[in-house]
Amino acid sequence: MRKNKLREMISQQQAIVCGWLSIPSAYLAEGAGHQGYDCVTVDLQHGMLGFEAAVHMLQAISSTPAVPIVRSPSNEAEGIMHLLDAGAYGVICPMVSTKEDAAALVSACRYAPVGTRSFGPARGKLYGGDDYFKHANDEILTIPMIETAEGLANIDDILAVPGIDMIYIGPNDLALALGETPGAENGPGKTTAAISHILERATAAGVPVGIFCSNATLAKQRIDEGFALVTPGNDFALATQAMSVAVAQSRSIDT
Ligand code: 3PY
Ligand code: MG
Repeated sequence: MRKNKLREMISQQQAIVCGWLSIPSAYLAEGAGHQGYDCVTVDLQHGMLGFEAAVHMLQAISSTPAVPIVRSPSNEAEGIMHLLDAGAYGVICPMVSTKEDAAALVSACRYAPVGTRSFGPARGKLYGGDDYFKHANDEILTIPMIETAEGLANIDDILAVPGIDMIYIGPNDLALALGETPGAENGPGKTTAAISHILERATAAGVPVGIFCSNATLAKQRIDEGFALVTPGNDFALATQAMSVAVAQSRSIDT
């Protein structure tokens, strides 16, 4: 089976830079995969796309050096298994709040005897190779998101669930859960303290941590703080920011 490059990067403590796609375009997914990202995530939770678009985008990413991963819409087993069958090499799952949630996620991502993933690897096998079934449990990354007050309170229990390869912080939902506003990810308040706490607990447990960042400057800061994976903004934000700069420069407005 094709190796999951992200596993090697984690073991060598190399920071992973992750692209994030919300626009249903295989063309853009292919372009993103050629920009130097280590992995590119197709976002089925908040992206403007569904399963069929995600399949085409995973195909496009597969033609590039980037590892294709997904954010699932939810922690629903059938949907997660379907995305793995479509060739995702990792699943970032939103709103994981308890050890039971985390165990259910691991189970959906692993074949028996470890888990309950149903057999039918489809595109996973085309991308991974004929021996996909034999090695899938060892290559696919299972990544619960910590972004609720309950998830924060239960962080040690979640980290102790066997099969968790990484956790991923959603700073905007975390801010909301803590009574702050989205965007408080690097401010003086509770969200920043919670992010530091999660990083500290996960590091103590030997679990790498990823985080969504609103921009590349913050992503660089997060790498320096010890995060294993950073997402420096999504496709829509990056594209529209570049457009507004182009318009402003065309009109010679200072940006
Ligand atoms: C959050 O910040 O809540 C996220 O889920 C980032 O995508
Ligand atoms: Mg979120």
